[in-house]
Amino acid sequence: MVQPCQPGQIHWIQTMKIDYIKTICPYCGCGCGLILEVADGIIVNTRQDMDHPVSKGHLCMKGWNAHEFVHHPKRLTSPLLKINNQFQKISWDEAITLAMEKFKAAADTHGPDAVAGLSSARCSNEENYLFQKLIRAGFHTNNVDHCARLCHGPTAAAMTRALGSGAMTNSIDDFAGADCIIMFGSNAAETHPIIMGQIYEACAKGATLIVVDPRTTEPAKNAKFHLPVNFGADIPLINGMMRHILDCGLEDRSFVSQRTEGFEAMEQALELWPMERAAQISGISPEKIAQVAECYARAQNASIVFCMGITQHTCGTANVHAVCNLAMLCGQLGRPFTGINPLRGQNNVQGACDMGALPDFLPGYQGVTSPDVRSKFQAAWGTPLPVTPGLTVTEMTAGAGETVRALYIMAENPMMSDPDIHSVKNRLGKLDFLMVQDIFMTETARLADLVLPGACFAEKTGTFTSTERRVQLLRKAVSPPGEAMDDFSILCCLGKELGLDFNYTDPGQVMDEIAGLTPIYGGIGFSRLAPHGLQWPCVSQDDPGTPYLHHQTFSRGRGLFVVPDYTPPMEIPDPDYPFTLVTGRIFCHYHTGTMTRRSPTLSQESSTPFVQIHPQDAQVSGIVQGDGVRVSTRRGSIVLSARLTRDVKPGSLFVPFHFAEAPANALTHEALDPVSKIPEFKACAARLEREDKYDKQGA
Ligand SMILES: Nc1nc2c(c(=O)[nH]1)N[C@H]1C(S)=C(S)[C@@H](COP(=O)(O)OP(=O)(O)OC[C@H]3O[C@@H](n4cnc5c(=O)[nH]c(N)nc54)[C@H](O)[C@@H]3O)O[C@H]1N2
Ligand SMILES: Nc1nc2c(c(=O)[nH]1)N[C@H]1C(S)=C(S)[C@@H](COP(=O)(O)OP(=O)(O)OC[C@H]3O[C@@H](n4cnc5c(=O)[nH]c(N)nc54)[C@H](O)[C@@H]3O)O[C@H]1N2
Ligand code: SF4
Ligand SMILES: [Mo]
Repeated sequence: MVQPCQPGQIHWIQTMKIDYIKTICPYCGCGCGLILEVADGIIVNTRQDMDHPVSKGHLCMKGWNAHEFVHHPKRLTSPLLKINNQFQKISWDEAITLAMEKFKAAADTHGPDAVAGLSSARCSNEENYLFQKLIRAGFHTNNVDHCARLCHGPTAAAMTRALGSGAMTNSIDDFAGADCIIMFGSNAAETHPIIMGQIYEACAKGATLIVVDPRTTEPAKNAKFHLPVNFGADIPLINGMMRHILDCGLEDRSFVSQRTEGFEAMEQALELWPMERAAQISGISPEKIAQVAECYARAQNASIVFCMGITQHTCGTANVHAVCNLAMLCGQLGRPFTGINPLRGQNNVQGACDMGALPDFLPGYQGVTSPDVRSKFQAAWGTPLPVTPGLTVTEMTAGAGETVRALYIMAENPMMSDPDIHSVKNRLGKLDFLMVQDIFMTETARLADLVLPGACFAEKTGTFTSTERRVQLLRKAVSPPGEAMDDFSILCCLGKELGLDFNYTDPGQVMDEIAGLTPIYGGIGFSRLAPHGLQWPCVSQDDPGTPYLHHQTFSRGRGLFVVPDYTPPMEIPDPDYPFTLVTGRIFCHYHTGTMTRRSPTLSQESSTPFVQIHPQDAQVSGIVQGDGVRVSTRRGSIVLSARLTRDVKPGSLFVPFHFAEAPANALTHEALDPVSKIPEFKACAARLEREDKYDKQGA
C-alpha cells in the first residue's frame, strides 16, 4: 500500500494507476486550484492547476503541501464521548441520539436561546447552509455565528452600511491592471500570496504600491511608499489624506454629487483634521501623507486592499468607513482595476457569510428581522423562524454556562483563536454540553463532552466561495479515515434526528435549495460550476456572474459617507506593560496550526514559536537572538524564542498565533469594537523579560 508523503521521500508508483482530482485549496481565501494525485486511496502529491482562472498554475507553499495532513495518524476516526474525564469511542447512532437529546434538553429547560452554534469558514457552502438551518429551523434560535466575526466583521458592518455589500468589490485579476494600489494592514505576501503576485505584476508594469503597516513587511519593503502608521491610527491618516485631496481640489466632484450622500457632514468633520494633527497622531510626516494622497487621487485606476490591520481594532468598523470614504471621495470604485478590496481570510469565509452563518442574516444577507424574508424561509422550511438576532461568537463564549447552555462547534478552534483563552476555557467549562466536530483532537475538542469526527476538504464534495465571490467546486479525492464522516452527512443525521426534512442525498440538492432562496446565488448550480466557477451576484441561469460590483449604482443606491470616530486602542502601554503587542500570521502556518503543523514540510519550515523584537529593545533587556523570552500581559504570559529584527518598530512586539505551546491568545484581551464585536487582536500592552529557564531545543 502507498504511504502518505514525507518530505524528501520519492514514491515509486509507476505501476499504480494515479487519479488526478481537481479541487480547491483548503487554506486562504485566494481560492487557488489544486490537483490531488491519488493512488490506491491515498493522496501522494499535490500539484498546481494550470487552467485555474485565478492561480493560473501557481500555488504557495501551503497549497503545494495541502495533502500532507490528510492521512495523518492523529486524525479523529470515531465519535468520542467523555466519561469520567476520559474519551471513549461510541457508535454514530449513539452519538447522534445523545447529541440531539442534550441540545433538546437545554432548549426545553432554558428556552431556545440556550442553544448556540459556531459554524465554519473551513466547511463548504452546503454544510454552512445546513448548519444555520439546523440551528434556526431545528432549535428556533438565531444563535449562529462563525470566525468572520473575528476577521471581517467590521468590513461587513461598514461596507454594507456605506455601499450595500460587504464583499470585495473587484476581482483578483483586476489588481494587475491598477496603476496605484494602497494596502492597509495587509501582509498579503504571507497571507494571500497569489494576490500579492498580481499586485507585484501591476508594480512591474509601473503601478505605485503604497503600504500602510506599522511593521516593515515584505510588501512594505517592495513598496514605493511605506507608511509605518502608529497602531490603530489609520483614521487620522486617512482623514489627513482626504483633507489634503480636498485642499488640492483633487476629489471627484461629479462622482461625489451623482453617486453618494452624506458628503457635507464628512467635509465638515474634516475641518477637525488639519495635516499637522493627522501627522502627529498617525506618526506619518505631512509630506508623505500629501504624496500618497495625491498619488491615489490622481491615479486613473486606484485600488485599495485592506485586511486585519484595519479590522482587528476596537475602532475596526470606523476604520473601514474611513477606507470607504477615501475611495468614494476619489471615485475609485465601480470600475475595473479599482475598488475596495477586503481580502477574505479563510477558504470559505465569504461563503459562510453568504450562507447566513450569521446571527442577524439568513442566507444572502436577508435580515432575520424582516417579516417578508422570514415568511419566505418559513414557507420553504415549513417551520416558524426566530425574530430576534442571535448572539455573536464573542457573546456566545461570554454567555457560556449562563444564557448559553449547549454549544455546537463545527470546525473552529476558539481555545486557540479567541482572545484571552484563559477566560474562554473557564467559560466553556461551565456549559451543560459542548459538542465539537473537527478532524483532529484540538485544544477546544479536548474540552468537549462529545467529539464528532468530520472529513477534510479532500474527502468531500461541495462548494467554497473565494474572496472574489467565486463559487467553486470541491471534489472528493479520498474517503475519510475510519468511521469519520463528511460534515454534510453528519448534519443530515442530526437534522433527521430532530425531525427536520434533511433527506438530502448529495450537496448539489442543497445548492439548488440555496439558489431558490438566495437571490445572489439564484443562478448557481453544480452543473454550471465546472471548470471555472461563477462570481456572485449570479441571479439567473443565463447570468454569467459579476466580476465587479457597484457599476452604475451602489447596491444600496447612493454610497454613504459616514464620519468615522477615531478612538485609540483600548489598552495602551504604561510603565508596567511598556510594549504594544501585535499578533498575526506567518507564511507557512495557518491559524491554530491543526493542519499546517501536521505537515512535515511546513513544520520543517517553522517549528518554534517566536516573538519579533526590535534590536534596540532587546539590548535594553539583555536579550540576544534565539534567547528564551517571556512576554506577559494582564491576562497571561508565554515563553518563546526571541527573533531580533528591525521589521518591528521599537516599543512593539509581534507574535504569530499559530503555536499551541506559546499561544498568543493567552495574552490578548477581550476589548471589542462596539458595532461589529471584533476583539482588538492587533494591540494590547505587554511586558518583555529574558527567560533563563528556556529550553532552546528546536529554537
Ligand atoms: N499563511 C497564512 N495565510 C493566511 C492565514 C494564516 O493563518 N496563515 N489566515 C487567513 C485569514 S483567516 C486571514 S483573516 C488573513 C489575514 O491576513 P493579514 O491581515 O494580511 O494578516 P495579519 O498578520 O493578521 O495582519 C496584517 C498586518 O496588519 C498589520 N497591522 C497591525 N496593526 C495595524 C494598524 O493599526 N494599522 C495598519 N495599517 N496595519 C496594522 C500587521 O503588522 C500585519 O502585518 O490571512 C489569511 N491567510
Ligand atoms: N491573536 C489573534 N487571534 C486571532 C487572529 C489574529 O490575527 N490574532 N485572527 C482571527 C481570525 S481572522 C480568524 S479567521 C480566526 C480563525 O480561527 P479558527 O477558525 O478557530 O481557526 P482554524 O485553525 O482555522 O480552525 C479551524 C478548525 O477546523 C478544523 N477543520 C478544518 N477543516 C475541516 C473540515 O472540513 N471539517 C471539520 N469538521 N473540521 C475542519 C481544523 O482542524 C481546525 O481545528 O482566528 C482569529 N484569532
Ligand atoms: S495562496 Fe491561499 S489558496 Fe492559494 S495555495 Fe496558498 S494558501 Fe492555498
Ligand atoms: Mo480571518
